[in-house]
Amino acid sequence: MSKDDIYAAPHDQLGEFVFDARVANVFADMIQRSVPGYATTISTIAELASRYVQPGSRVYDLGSSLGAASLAMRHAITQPDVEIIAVDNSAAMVERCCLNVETDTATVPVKVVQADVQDVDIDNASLVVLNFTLQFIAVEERLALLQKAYQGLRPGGKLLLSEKVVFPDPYLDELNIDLHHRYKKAHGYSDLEIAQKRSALENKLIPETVPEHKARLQQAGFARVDVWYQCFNFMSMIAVKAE
Ligand code: GEK
Repeated sequence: MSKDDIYAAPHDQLGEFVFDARVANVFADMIQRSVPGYATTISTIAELASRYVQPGSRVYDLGSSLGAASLAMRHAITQPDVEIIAVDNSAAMVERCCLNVETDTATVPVKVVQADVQDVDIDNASLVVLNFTLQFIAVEERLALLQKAYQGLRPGGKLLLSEKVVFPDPYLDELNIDLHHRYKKAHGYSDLEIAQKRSALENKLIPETVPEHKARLQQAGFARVDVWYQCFNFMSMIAVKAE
């Protein structure tokens, strides 16, 4: 796995963060050292897929990056006639995701699509995964995407939403940001790397509060919504469409 040192040296001009070849090359290392609980979200996505994916249905991995969630689900699904659709709009991510799917040994079909998640049709789905992707969609467009996912899910279908979040209480917000920075330092990032990455993501990754995410999922139609995991300012929710 290539080590993420993209922000190790001082950058004169910090452009906005982009999912280009440089990021795709170090992404596996970057996300594990930056997102507390990432490995737990991936193993839980596999568990959900093994328990709840319906025979003859589709599973959508929206913002699939290198395909970590798709591959974990692929190994977990034993239900017949299931197809996984992995969608990402970064050419560099899609190229590496295709390689990862080709060299993987599991047999559940995975279709890798280079597209904006806002443009893909969602149909006959029993599980939709948004593992740290909604945060990159413009806030005013998030409801439409969740409504599309809801419409495309079968009755009883599940949606998993993982996000970086902010806290309504500014004191607790600062405290959790600090704990997250300490997590990154403990995983080998310097103060400079943490500060430069933070400013590159500033207008690109827009976090919201847990109550805002919950309310939007309910507004989209989901009957049951709650957090199943949280560590500092990273959380994951499950939303269930009524039977
Ligand atoms: C994982 N889920 O490893 N359309 C399609 N893809 C998009 C869009 C969009 N509008 N916006 C961003 N992306 C993965 C991790 S990473 C999370 C997801 C992170 C893609 C973007 O190219 C990137 O690959 C992914 O969403 C977000 O479980 O980097 O924090």
